Amino acid sequence: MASERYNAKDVEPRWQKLWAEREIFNTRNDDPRPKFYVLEMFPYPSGRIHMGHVRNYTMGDVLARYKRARGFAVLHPMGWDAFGLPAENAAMQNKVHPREWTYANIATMRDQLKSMGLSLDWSRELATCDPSYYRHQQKMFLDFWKAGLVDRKQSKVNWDPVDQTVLANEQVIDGRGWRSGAEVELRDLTQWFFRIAEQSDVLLEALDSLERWPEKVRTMQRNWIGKSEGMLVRFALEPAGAPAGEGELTCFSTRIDTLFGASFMAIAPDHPLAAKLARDNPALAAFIDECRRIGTSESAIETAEKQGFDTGLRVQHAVDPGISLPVFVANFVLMGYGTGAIFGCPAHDQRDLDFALKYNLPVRPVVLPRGTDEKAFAITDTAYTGPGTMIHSRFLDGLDTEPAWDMMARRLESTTLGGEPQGTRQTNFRLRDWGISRQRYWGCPIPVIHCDVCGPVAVPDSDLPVVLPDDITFDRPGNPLDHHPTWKHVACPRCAAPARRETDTMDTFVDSSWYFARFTNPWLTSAPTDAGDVRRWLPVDQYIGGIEHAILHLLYSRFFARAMTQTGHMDIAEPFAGLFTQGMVVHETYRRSDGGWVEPAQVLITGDGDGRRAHLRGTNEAVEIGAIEKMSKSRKNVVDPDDIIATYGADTARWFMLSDSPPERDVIWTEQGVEGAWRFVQRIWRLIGEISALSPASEEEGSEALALRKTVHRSIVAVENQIERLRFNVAVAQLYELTNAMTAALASNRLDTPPAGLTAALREAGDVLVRLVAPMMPHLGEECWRLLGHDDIVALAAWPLADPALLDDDTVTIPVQLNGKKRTELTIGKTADHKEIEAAALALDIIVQSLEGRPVRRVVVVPQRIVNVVV
Ligand code: ANZ
Ligand code: ZN
Repeated sequence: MASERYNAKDVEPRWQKLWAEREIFNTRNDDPRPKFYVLEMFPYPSGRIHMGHVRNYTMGDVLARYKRARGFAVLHPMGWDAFGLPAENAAMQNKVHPREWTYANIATMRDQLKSMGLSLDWSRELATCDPSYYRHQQKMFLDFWKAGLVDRKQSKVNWDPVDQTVLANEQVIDGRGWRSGAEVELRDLTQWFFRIAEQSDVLLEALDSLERWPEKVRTMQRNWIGKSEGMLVRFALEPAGAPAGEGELTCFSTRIDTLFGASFMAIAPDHPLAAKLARDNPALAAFIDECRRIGTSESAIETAEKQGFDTGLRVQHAVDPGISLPVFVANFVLMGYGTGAIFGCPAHDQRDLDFALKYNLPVRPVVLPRGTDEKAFAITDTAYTGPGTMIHSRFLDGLDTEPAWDMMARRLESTTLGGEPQGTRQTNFRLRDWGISRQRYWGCPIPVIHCDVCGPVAVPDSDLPVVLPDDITFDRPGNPLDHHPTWKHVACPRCAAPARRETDTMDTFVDSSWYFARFTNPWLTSAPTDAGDVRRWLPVDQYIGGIEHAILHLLYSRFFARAMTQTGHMDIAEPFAGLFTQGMVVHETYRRSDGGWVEPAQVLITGDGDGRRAHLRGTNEAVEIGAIEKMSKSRKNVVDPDDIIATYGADTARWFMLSDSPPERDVIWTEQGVEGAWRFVQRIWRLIGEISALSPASEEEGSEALALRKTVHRSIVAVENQIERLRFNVAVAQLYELTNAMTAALASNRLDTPPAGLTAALREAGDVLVRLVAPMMPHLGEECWRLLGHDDIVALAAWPLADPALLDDDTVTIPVQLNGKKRTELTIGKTADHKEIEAAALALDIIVQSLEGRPVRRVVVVPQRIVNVVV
């Protein structure tokens, strides 16, 4: 009998130790049961875990524990995305070696994760910065190279002239280096690329098959790949001023229907024609230099003010040689897309309009929005980009934009310039090849040796891995690998002449593009993966992570799966069958009168509603309560998982994370919320304690006992359905209802003449409740399981089976809304009338809590359908 309070602090480490000693979460590759692979995006070892990790890993853990109980062989591994810039920054700022910094952080964070009670297979732990991992990455790089999936070409980088280093886009702030503050220059560097662009169509098409991915993510990927169907249109250059050999200009356009609205041509600052013209035009050369300062990031280019330079050249309109258009060099035209040249149609493209207004170019509308009067239609400062009826466009006039497009296409295909068609259809993709070269130390070395005679040569298999040297310094600008005294000097593997190692390392996105495959057999030394093991475990059945990785990480992993399949390291195209992106953890912000942010831990909140006030703990200084925002160090609105676990226990933190909002939405972390979760832990403990003391007599099952049993068995089905759909908050709500029903039954059972058979029903309910709660609060689950007299481990116990005889349903489950927003569900008899439904809905815990005492204005009931409580 448990009379004392449940003490998570004592209980939790005890169970963690026992799980670890018995290795019960270690998964064997030869486990014959059906497989289920749950994976949460592995963390970067930045120092300490944050609440976002707690939320992410709790969700994955609930699913892993649940699937284990359902009889699956569950693979649930953890590792570290351990290469990257912060380790080098720490090295420069704190004089600590990146390796030491990284492994110290891993040690801290591993302990923190263990204190959360996650059911992870730690025997498969890996760190991407470990040679035992990256040697295989080097091998795959070479295999990809052999298979034609790797390219070496020039590309632009952000160059910091003071620090003498290449900067990542995020290190360029307002056109300046983040450390030196120097103006960043664009430089051409020869770099290594994975040839992902040629897979654009494949990667796009396959998105349709990913039915268990959020539509939002698929849309983001579609947009990133950016398929556009357009035309290459050739314009004749007028001879005046044109450099020798330059007779035409080709542009890529998706809107050839607007060709009669063209009022200028623009080419990229890096366009070969611009370069030729700049040779004897110093003003143009200066302008081109100016453009380079914006850096390489597309967003920087997009937001920069539109700038142009009139070259003095002119072209003839592609359809009517009588129309002559000026040619500008413009900063918003990118060399890497299409042909690096456009025709500008200001009326129907915003960038073109901004540009035209600045340089006084004509704005000629050629598309009239449907239902608009032509006389009343004018473009001022907003371009019209929608469809409509063609005007001022000669043979297109009166047509809709779509048929006009086709007619213009056929026209351009059938007219010629210099004997060739004036226009050809072309599909373009926005997706570029993936440049993986980074001029940094803390990354996976690219296993290549440069020889003056042989060119770039692969490091022979027997010399892998190319290991990072330990003795490096950060006291000089530039890449430490580059100025290491000996590391790069080696003999050419082919001709033995003195040669140089590649000193660039790989983009860290490479590391995270295949770790999920390595987890299937991280012990293998002879190869990156074992064919049988990847076939056994992949695809990942449920991948869970933040929306911030919706594009690049997932796209690169999808590319890698294909490239690994092509080179014999995998045999699956889509690595993640199911994807879930969880919301953020947000918290109120607090500020002192001087504007300084204050941590929640230092704030004391009193009162509620309008009377809610915040003060600094210890003093009486009033603190302003600010907006609820994503937890961030800069706002100081962070709560440390360690503090929460020390105060309330991991189970409480896990429960609160799951309970409060739908998992894809943001969850607001509040003190009251955590306290509520903590009280629920205590309540379950007392409830199970009382039940464990009951000794059931063998007697008939009365109606009340039967009713309880029905509730229990329906809860089993409800909770399992909700967990399968990752709707943890709804599962939690079900468990609250079940607990209420059990508490009420216990009260009846205390009567002088308790209902027949209720004791037995309560014992059964206890056994079920504990198993339903255990995936979410695993320590409490184990402790209660023991209390009920079981001597096995609940983490290994089978999921309870619902008895179909108790389910056949005279009940329905309907959504319950509060002010039109769904809050929970209500299970009630099919014949219940309005009044009964209303009363039952208003008695639901979640509704009572959410009402916070506010009066109910109205309850809308549609029997068997929905309840909406309006306040
Ligand atoms: C004329 C035009 C008229 C255009 C109009 C748009 C609207 P997506 O859909 O992204 O493929 N464009 C082409 N190459 C470019 C480059 N290198 N840098 C900047 N812009 C470029 O966009 C294709 C459109 O983007 C093309 O269609 C071209 O402008 C522009 F009312 O041609 B359009
Ligand atoms: Zn050689």
